Amino acid sequence: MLRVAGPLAEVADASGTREVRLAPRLPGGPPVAGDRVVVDDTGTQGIVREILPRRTVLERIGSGGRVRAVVANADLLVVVAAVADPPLVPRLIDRYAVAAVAGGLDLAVVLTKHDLPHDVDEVAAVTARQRAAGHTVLIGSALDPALVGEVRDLIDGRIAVLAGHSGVGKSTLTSALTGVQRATGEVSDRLRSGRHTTTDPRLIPLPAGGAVVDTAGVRAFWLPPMDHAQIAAGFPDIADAATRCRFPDCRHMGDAGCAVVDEVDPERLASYRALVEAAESAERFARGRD
Ligand SMILES: Nc1nc2c(ncn2[C@@H]2O[C@H](COP(=O)(O)OP(=O)(O)OP(=O)(O)O)[C@@H](O)[C@H]2O)c(=O)[nH]1
Ligand SMILES: [Mg+2]
Ligand SMILES: [Zn+2]
Repeated sequence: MLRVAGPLAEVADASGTREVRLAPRLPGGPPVAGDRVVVDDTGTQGIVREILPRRTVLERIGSGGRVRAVVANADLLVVVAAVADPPLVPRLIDRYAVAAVAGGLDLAVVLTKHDLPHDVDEVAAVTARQRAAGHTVLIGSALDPALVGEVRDLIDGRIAVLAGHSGVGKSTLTSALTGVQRATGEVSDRLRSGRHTTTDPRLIPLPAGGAVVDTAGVRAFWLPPMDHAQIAAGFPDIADAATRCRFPDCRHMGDAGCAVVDEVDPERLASYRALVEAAESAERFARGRD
Protein backbone atom coordinates (compact mmCIF):
# COMPACT_ATOMS: atom_id res chain seq x y z
CA MET A 1 0.00 0.00 0.00
CA LEU A 2 1.65 3.24 -1.13
CA ARG A 3 -1.03 5.71 -0.15
CA VAL A 4 -4.65 5.97 0.93
CA ALA A 5 -6.99 8.79 -0.09
CA GLY A 6 -10.53 8.33 1.20
CA PRO A 7 -12.08 5.25 -0.44
CA LEU A 8 -9.20 4.96 -2.93
CA ALA A 9 -5.67 3.69 -2.48
CA GLU A 10 -2.57 3.15 -4.52
CA VAL A 11 -0.92 -0.26 -4.30
CA ALA A 12 2.23 -1.73 -5.79
CA ASP A 13 3.08 -5.30 -6.68
CA ALA A 14 5.41 -7.05 -9.11
CA SER A 15 3.36 -5.84 -12.07
CA GLY A 16 3.54 -2.17 -11.07
CA THR A 17 1.45 0.50 -9.35
CA ARG A 18 -2.32 0.87 -9.61
CA GLU A 19 -5.33 2.50 -8.03
CA VAL A 20 -7.73 0.30 -6.08
CA ARG A 21 -10.83 0.84 -3.97
CA LEU A 22 -11.20 -0.02 -0.28
CA ALA A 23 -13.97 -2.46 0.61
CA PRO A 24 -16.55 -0.75 2.83
CA ARG A 25 -16.09 -1.56 6.54
CA LEU A 26 -12.72 -3.20 5.89
CA PRO A 27 -11.79 -5.01 9.15
CA GLY A 28 -8.98 -3.20 10.98
CA GLY A 29 -9.22 -0.38 8.43
CA PRO A 30 -8.62 2.05 7.06
CA PRO A 31 -5.25 0.81 5.85
CA VAL A 32 -2.28 3.19 5.82
CA ALA A 33 0.90 3.60 3.79
CA GLY A 34 3.07 0.52 4.24
CA ASP A 35 0.18 -1.89 4.85
CA ARG A 36 0.26 -5.24 3.10
CA VAL A 37 -3.18 -5.97 1.72
CA VAL A 38 -5.14 -8.60 -0.18
CA VAL A 39 -6.69 -7.20 -3.37
CA ASP A 40 -9.67 -8.83 -5.09
CA ASP A 41 -9.16 -8.38 -8.83
CA THR A 42 -12.32 -10.03 -10.13
CA GLY A 43 -14.09 -6.75 -11.03
CA THR A 44 -13.02 -3.87 -13.28
CA GLN A 45 -11.22 -2.16 -10.39
CA GLY A 46 -9.30 -4.00 -7.67
CA ILE A 47 -10.86 -3.97 -4.20
CA VAL A 48 -8.87 -4.21 -0.97
CA ARG A 49 -10.51 -7.04 1.01
CA GLU A 50 -8.05 -7.61 3.81
CA ILE A 51 -5.24 -5.91 5.70
CA LEU A 52 -2.50 -8.37 6.66
CA PRO A 53 -1.12 -8.27 10.22
CA ARG A 54 1.28 -5.37 10.80
CA ARG A 55 4.89 -6.09 11.74
CA THR A 56 5.32 -2.55 13.09
CA VAL A 57 3.07 0.47 13.35
CA LEU A 58 3.61 4.15 14.07
CA GLU A 59 0.56 5.44 15.91
CA ARG A 60 -0.57 8.81 17.17
CA ILE A 61 -3.70 10.41 18.53
CA GLY A 62 -5.64 11.88 15.65
CA SER A 63 -8.64 14.15 15.46
CA GLY A 64 -11.43 13.08 17.78
CA GLY A 65 -8.89 11.74 20.26
CA ARG A 66 -8.74 8.34 18.60
CA VAL A 67 -5.56 6.29 18.13
CA ARG A 68 -4.64 6.44 14.46
CA ALA A 69 -2.03 4.47 12.53
CA VAL A 70 0.24 6.72 10.46
CA VAL A 71 2.46 4.15 8.75
CA ALA A 72 2.61 0.36 8.90
CA ASN A 73 5.53 -2.04 8.55
CA ALA A 74 8.29 0.59 8.54
CA ASP A 75 11.66 -0.45 10.03
CA LEU A 76 12.97 2.93 11.03
CA LEU A 77 11.47 6.19 12.24
CA VAL A 78 13.59 9.15 11.19
CA VAL A 79 12.59 12.18 13.23
CA VAL A 80 13.39 15.23 11.14
CA ALA A 81 13.81 18.47 13.10
CA ALA A 82 15.23 21.82 12.01
CA VAL A 83 17.84 23.55 14.17
CA ALA A 84 15.92 26.76 13.38
CA ASP A 85 12.85 27.89 11.39
CA PRO A 86 10.76 26.19 12.73
CA PRO A 87 12.38 26.15 16.18
CA LEU A 88 13.86 22.94 17.57
CA VAL A 89 11.61 21.25 20.16
CA PRO A 90 13.69 18.48 21.78
CA ARG A 91 10.74 16.98 23.62
CA LEU A 92 9.00 16.26 20.33
CA ILE A 93 11.94 13.98 19.49
CA ASP A 94 11.43 12.17 22.81
CA ARG A 95 7.73 11.63 22.09
CA TYR A 96 8.56 10.15 18.71
CA ALA A 97 11.15 7.89 20.37
CA VAL A 98 8.47 6.51 22.68
CA ALA A 99 6.11 5.95 19.74
CA ALA A 100 8.89 4.20 17.79
CA VAL A 101 9.68 1.72 20.56
CA ALA A 102 5.98 1.13 21.25
CA GLY A 103 5.40 0.37 17.58
CA GLY A 104 8.51 -1.76 17.00
CA LEU A 105 10.51 0.73 14.91
CA ASP A 106 14.14 1.79 15.27
CA LEU A 107 14.73 5.50 15.76
CA ALA A 108 17.19 8.04 14.37
CA VAL A 109 17.27 11.83 14.37
CA VAL A 110 18.13 14.10 11.45
CA LEU A 111 18.69 17.77 12.25
CA THR A 112 18.28 20.01 9.19
CA LYS A 113 18.78 23.71 8.33
CA HIS A 114 22.25 23.71 9.90
CA ASP A 115 23.10 26.28 7.19
CA LEU A 116 20.72 28.79 8.83
CA PRO A 117 21.58 30.91 11.90
CA HIS A 118 20.80 28.89 15.03
CA ASP A 119 21.55 28.55 18.74
CA VAL A 120 24.81 26.58 18.54
CA ASP A 121 24.96 25.70 22.25
CA GLU A 122 21.36 24.50 22.35
CA VAL A 123 21.83 22.34 19.24
CA ALA A 124 25.06 20.87 20.65
CA ALA A 125 23.30 20.06 23.93
CA VAL A 126 20.35 18.40 22.19
CA THR A 127 22.68 16.41 19.92
CA ALA A 128 24.83 15.26 22.86
CA ARG A 129 21.79 14.27 24.91
CA GLN A 130 20.22 12.24 22.09
CA ARG A 131 23.52 10.53 21.29
CA ALA A 132 24.14 9.74 24.96
CA ALA A 133 20.72 8.10 24.99
CA GLY A 134 21.93 5.86 22.18
CA HIS A 135 20.30 7.45 19.15
CA THR A 136 22.01 8.17 15.84
CA VAL A 137 21.91 11.91 15.16
CA LEU A 138 22.80 13.32 11.72
CA ILE A 139 23.08 17.03 11.20
CA GLY A 140 23.37 19.20 8.08
CA SER A 141 21.30 20.77 5.34
CA ALA A 142 18.59 18.86 3.52
CA LEU A 143 19.70 20.79 0.42
CA ASP A 144 23.26 19.41 0.75
CA PRO A 145 24.02 16.09 -1.00
CA ALA A 146 26.39 15.21 1.87
CA LEU A 147 23.52 14.95 4.38
CA VAL A 148 21.32 13.17 1.84
CA GLY A 149 24.07 10.55 1.39
CA GLU A 150 24.34 10.07 5.15
CA VAL A 151 20.58 9.60 5.44
CA ARG A 152 20.68 7.09 2.55
CA ASP A 153 23.40 5.11 4.37
CA LEU A 154 21.41 5.29 7.60
CA ILE A 155 18.30 3.88 5.90
CA ASP A 156 20.44 1.18 4.30
CA GLY A 157 17.74 -0.53 2.26
CA ARG A 158 15.12 -0.43 5.00
CA ILE A 159 11.67 1.16 5.00
CA ALA A 160 12.04 4.51 6.73
CA VAL A 161 9.33 6.94 7.74
CA LEU A 162 10.23 10.63 7.93
CA ALA A 163 8.21 12.50 10.55
CA GLY A 164 8.35 15.82 12.38
CA HIS A 165 7.09 19.40 12.39
CA SER A 166 5.93 21.05 9.20
CA GLY A 167 8.65 22.80 7.20
CA VAL A 168 11.66 20.89 8.53
CA GLY A 169 12.63 19.38 5.16
CA LYS A 170 11.01 15.93 5.08
CA SER A 171 9.83 16.30 1.49
CA THR A 172 13.10 17.97 0.47
CA LEU A 173 14.98 14.92 1.78
CA THR A 174 12.48 12.52 0.23
CA SER A 175 12.89 14.11 -3.20
CA ALA A 176 16.68 13.97 -2.96
CA LEU A 177 16.68 10.37 -1.72
CA THR A 178 14.16 8.93 -4.17
CA GLY A 179 14.46 11.14 -7.23
CA VAL A 180 10.68 11.56 -7.06
CA GLN A 181 9.81 15.24 -6.86
CA ARG A 182 7.72 16.05 -3.78
CA ALA A 183 5.98 19.36 -3.24
CA THR A 184 7.94 21.51 -0.80
CA GLY A 185 6.97 24.86 0.61
CA GLU A 186 8.32 27.93 2.30
CA VAL A 187 7.70 28.06 6.04
CA SER A 188 6.30 31.60 5.77
CA ASP A 189 3.72 30.54 3.12
CA ARG A 190 2.70 27.70 5.35
CA LEU A 191 2.22 29.90 8.42
CA ARG A 192 0.17 32.33 6.41
CA SER A 193 -2.14 29.70 4.95
CA GLY A 194 -2.10 27.55 8.07
CA ARG A 195 -1.64 24.49 5.88
CA HIS A 196 1.05 21.90 5.51
CA THR A 197 2.67 21.25 2.19
CA THR A 198 2.45 17.47 2.49
CA THR A 199 -1.00 16.26 3.41
CA ASP A 200 -0.91 12.46 3.28
CA PRO A 201 1.79 9.88 3.97
CA ARG A 202 3.16 8.30 0.80
CA LEU A 203 5.56 5.41 0.47
CA ILE A 204 8.17 5.93 -2.25
CA PRO A 205 10.64 3.16 -3.18
CA LEU A 206 14.35 3.99 -3.08
CA PRO A 207 16.32 3.24 -6.25
CA ALA A 208 18.79 0.99 -4.37
CA GLY A 209 16.14 -0.85 -2.31
CA GLY A 210 14.01 0.04 0.68
CA ALA A 211 11.63 2.95 0.72
CA VAL A 212 10.89 6.31 2.28
CA VAL A 213 7.51 7.35 3.65
CA ASP A 214 7.11 11.12 3.50
CA THR A 215 4.48 12.13 6.08
CA ALA A 216 2.51 15.30 6.72
CA GLY A 217 4.12 17.66 9.22
CA VAL A 218 2.57 17.81 12.67
CA ARG A 219 1.91 20.73 15.00
CA ALA A 220 2.16 18.41 17.99
CA PHE A 221 2.53 14.67 18.37
CA TRP A 222 0.26 13.06 20.94
CA LEU A 223 1.04 9.55 22.05
CA PRO A 224 -1.54 6.76 22.35
CA PRO A 225 -2.39 5.81 25.95
CA MET A 226 0.44 3.91 27.67
CA ASP A 227 1.86 3.27 31.12
CA HIS A 228 5.11 4.52 32.66
CA ALA A 229 7.05 1.39 31.70
CA GLN A 230 6.11 1.78 28.05
CA ILE A 231 7.13 5.44 28.20
CA ALA A 232 10.45 4.53 29.87
CA ALA A 233 11.12 2.03 27.08
CA GLY A 234 11.33 4.98 24.69
CA PHE A 235 14.14 6.50 26.79
CA PRO A 236 17.01 3.96 26.50
CA ASP A 237 19.06 5.77 29.17
CA ILE A 238 16.12 5.68 31.62
CA ALA A 239 15.24 2.07 30.77
CA ASP A 240 18.87 1.12 31.46
CA ALA A 241 19.06 2.95 34.81
CA ALA A 242 15.65 1.48 35.73
CA THR A 243 17.21 -2.00 35.79
CA ARG A 244 19.22 -0.76 38.82
CA CYS A 245 16.28 0.88 40.60
CA ARG A 246 15.64 -0.96 43.85
CA PHE A 247 11.99 -0.01 44.24
CA PRO A 248 9.46 -2.47 42.81
CA ASP A 249 7.04 -0.84 40.33
CA CYS A 250 8.92 2.47 40.62
CA ARG A 251 7.65 5.22 38.32
CA HIS A 252 10.99 7.04 38.76
CA MET A 253 9.19 10.26 39.58
CA GLY A 254 11.56 11.57 42.24
CA ASP A 255 11.86 9.25 45.23
CA ALA A 256 15.23 9.41 46.99
CA GLY A 257 17.25 6.29 46.26
CA CYS A 258 15.75 5.73 42.79
CA ALA A 259 18.62 4.86 40.41
CA VAL A 260 16.95 6.67 37.53
CA VAL A 261 16.73 9.91 39.47
CA ASP A 262 20.38 9.56 40.51
CA GLU A 263 21.86 8.61 37.14
CA VAL A 264 19.86 10.19 34.32
CA ASP A 265 20.38 13.64 32.76
CA PRO A 266 17.87 16.03 34.40
CA GLU A 267 16.44 17.30 31.11
CA ARG A 268 15.83 13.74 29.90
CA LEU A 269 14.20 12.89 33.21
CA ALA A 270 11.99 15.99 33.04
CA SER A 271 10.90 15.04 29.52
CA TYR A 272 10.05 11.48 30.67
CA ARG A 273 8.13 12.74 33.70
CA ALA A 274 6.12 15.19 31.64
CA LEU A 275 4.96 12.28 29.49
CA VAL A 276 4.13 10.07 32.47
CA GLU A 277 2.16 12.90 34.07
CA ALA A 278 0.31 13.65 30.82
CA ALA A 279 -0.50 9.96 30.32
CA GLU A 280 -1.73 9.53 33.88
CA SER A 281 -3.85 12.67 33.90
CA ALA A 282 -5.40 11.68 30.57
CA GLU A 283 -6.21 8.32 32.09
CA ARG A 284 -7.74 9.93 35.18
CA PHE A 285 -9.69 12.24 32.93
CA ALA A 286 -11.00 9.35 30.85
CA ARG A 287 -11.92 7.34 33.95
CA GLY A 288 -13.68 10.28 35.57
CA ARG A 289 -16.00 10.53 32.62
CA ASP A 290 -17.49 7.09 32.70
N1 LIG B 1 18.17 26.52 4.24
C1 LIG B 1 17.56 25.34 4.28
N2 LIG B 1 16.31 25.21 3.82
C2 LIG B 1 15.72 24.00 3.90
C3 LIG B 1 16.38 22.86 4.44
N3 LIG B 1 15.53 21.82 4.41
C4 LIG B 1 14.39 22.26 3.85
N4 LIG B 1 14.51 23.57 3.53
C5 LIG B 1 13.45 24.44 2.94
O1 LIG B 1 12.40 24.48 3.89
C6 LIG B 1 11.12 24.53 3.25
C7 LIG B 1 10.24 23.40 3.76
O2 LIG B 1 10.76 22.15 3.34
P1 LIG B 1 9.81 20.89 3.08
O3 LIG B 1 10.70 19.81 2.56
O4 LIG B 1 8.64 21.27 2.28
O5 LIG B 1 9.35 20.57 4.57
P2 LIG B 1 8.37 19.39 5.07
O6 LIG B 1 8.99 18.88 6.32
O7 LIG B 1 8.14 18.42 3.98
O8 LIG B 1 7.04 20.18 5.44
P3 LIG B 1 5.50 19.61 5.49
O9 LIG B 1 5.23 18.89 4.22
O10 LIG B 1 4.65 20.83 5.65
O11 LIG B 1 5.44 18.74 6.70
C8 LIG B 1 11.43 24.44 1.74
O12 LIG B 1 11.40 25.76 1.24
C9 LIG B 1 12.82 23.85 1.70
O13 LIG B 1 13.54 24.25 0.53
C10 LIG B 1 17.72 23.04 4.93
O14 LIG B 1 18.37 22.11 5.47
N5 LIG B 1 18.25 24.31 4.84
MG1 LIG C 1 6.40 17.76 3.13
ZN1 LIG D 1 12.98 4.27 40.25
